[in-house]
Amino acid sequence: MQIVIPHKNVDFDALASLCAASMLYGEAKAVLPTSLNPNVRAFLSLHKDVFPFEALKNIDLESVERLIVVDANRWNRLEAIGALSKRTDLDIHLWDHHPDPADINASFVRREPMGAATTLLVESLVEKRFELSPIHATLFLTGIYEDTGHLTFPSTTPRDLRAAAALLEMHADLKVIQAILRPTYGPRQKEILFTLLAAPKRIRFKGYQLGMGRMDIEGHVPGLAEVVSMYRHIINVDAAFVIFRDIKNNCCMVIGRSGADSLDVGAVMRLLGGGGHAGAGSAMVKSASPEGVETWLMEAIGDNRLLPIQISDLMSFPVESVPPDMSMREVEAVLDRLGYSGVVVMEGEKLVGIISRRDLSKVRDEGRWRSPVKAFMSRNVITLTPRDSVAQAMRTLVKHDIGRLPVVENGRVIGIVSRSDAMIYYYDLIPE
Ligand SMILES: [Mn+2]
Repeated sequence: MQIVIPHKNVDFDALASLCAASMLYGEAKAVLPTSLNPNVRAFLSLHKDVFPFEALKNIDLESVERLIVVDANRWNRLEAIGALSKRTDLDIHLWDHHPDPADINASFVRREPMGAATTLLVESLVEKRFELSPIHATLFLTGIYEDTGHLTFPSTTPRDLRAAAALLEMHADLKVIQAILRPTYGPRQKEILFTLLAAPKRIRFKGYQLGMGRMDIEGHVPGLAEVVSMYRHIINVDAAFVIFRDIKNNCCMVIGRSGADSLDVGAVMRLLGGGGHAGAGSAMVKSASPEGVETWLMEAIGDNRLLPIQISDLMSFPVESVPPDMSMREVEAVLDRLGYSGVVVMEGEKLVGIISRRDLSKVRDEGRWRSPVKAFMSRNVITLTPRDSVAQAMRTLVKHDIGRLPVVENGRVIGIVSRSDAMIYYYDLIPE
């Protein structure tokens, strides 16, 4: 017998992968774990008859000859089939997209960093010219959309979009997908969100704005990830982490959400024994106090291995400057020569102002062109330190609508970050 199995706490990528693999392998039985995400459970209660899934308890594990694992690569992510991990005669096939180190040894491996595991399987189905019903196409596209945040997470690849396009051509229903993926947000979730918002904890740490939260819950509450995501958006921080202490099960569930260009939440959660992607992750910590978990979490966030690119990596230097007595005419010539849109004004080693092309446009008559730059420069110079994060620099540029930020250390200007430096970082361009 052949069986396909996805990770437990089945999400739509896992469910779609399970279904796609059972089509691809023909003979294989699709084994549905008992722990399902709430939206998957709701979907299945409507579509029970369409998908012939088997429960693990109806499978005779002894007679399994081939195990096909989808959307997972570690034994502890699978439901209660530990016995199979000890078999040496078992043929294992693995289809996965997670970056975590694997501990399942398979004879056939299709493991690629992809937005969704479903993409890998859909590619195979398309290649083998399978005809998909609109219901199947809809489920598969739901899987891809959920794991890629509707094709917006940084983990999304061109291949995810190609697979999505193929599924849309096979009449996947976007209206149905929207309804399926609508987050679980009811009175209970609202109460949790409002409790968190009543005392939002914002901290500055390693150049990040972090939102932290702690709360007690009783037993499993669905939709917490969505609540944390809303919390992050509302209090407007780079990343938000909430520790939910489950009093009933004596454990802490840590859920993190981060803006795409800042902290890698998945990497932080892996240090806590959990996992996830750059923008979203979680970890379950058993029998620990929320205080202890928070300390551990801060250590993980502060882990030097996770340090993102800093201002000192991004800034330009040496910094060109003009003296305060230079005439506006000469300043214009300097800007033309350098091809800059602004330059700092220094008196010796001291930063006294900043002048931009925008200020030049205010100069009307010839007399004023002969005036010194100090009459026109802005004296209120907003600066960065080399240890600031790029996210912070971006925020400052946008907030003050300015083109450049000098980087100051011990009173000396050691570099400058311009809007174009920030754009280079934002779009992952290679600086020349
Ligand atoms: Mn997945």
